[in-house]
Amino acid sequence: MDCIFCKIVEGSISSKKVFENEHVVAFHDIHPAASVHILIIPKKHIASMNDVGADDWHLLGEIHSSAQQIAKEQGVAESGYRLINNCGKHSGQEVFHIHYHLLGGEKLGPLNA
Ligand code: DGP
Repeated sequence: MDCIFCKIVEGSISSKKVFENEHVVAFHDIHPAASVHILIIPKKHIASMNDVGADDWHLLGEIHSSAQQIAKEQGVAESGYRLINNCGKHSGQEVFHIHYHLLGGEKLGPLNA
């Protein structure tokens, strides 16, 4: 499958991983938009929020659970952080393998800047 994030999951494209379990992988964004910018993805290929199927909702719980742990490990749990999913054209989604951005480590700008 021609998906960058599937290749990161299988290891054929390298990434700076910070977390991995049975369902989820998290790694540093290649173009960080904040001093902490981690991408959290399911190992299963799901193109976007629009494509989450009835059997897949637990994976979003897994992502949120890993985000809580990653935020602590990255030292941003107390100062605060954002967890953002872009879905579709108007959101600016570029990679069509569902992912959440965990952003923090500094005061973040307006949500719709
Ligand atoms: P989005 O616009 O929500 O689809 O964000 C996609 C993000 O993925 C963007 O911030 C840059 C990041 N990205 C794209 N290709 C790669 C890659 O090969 N490696 C890593 N680590 N990040 C990537």
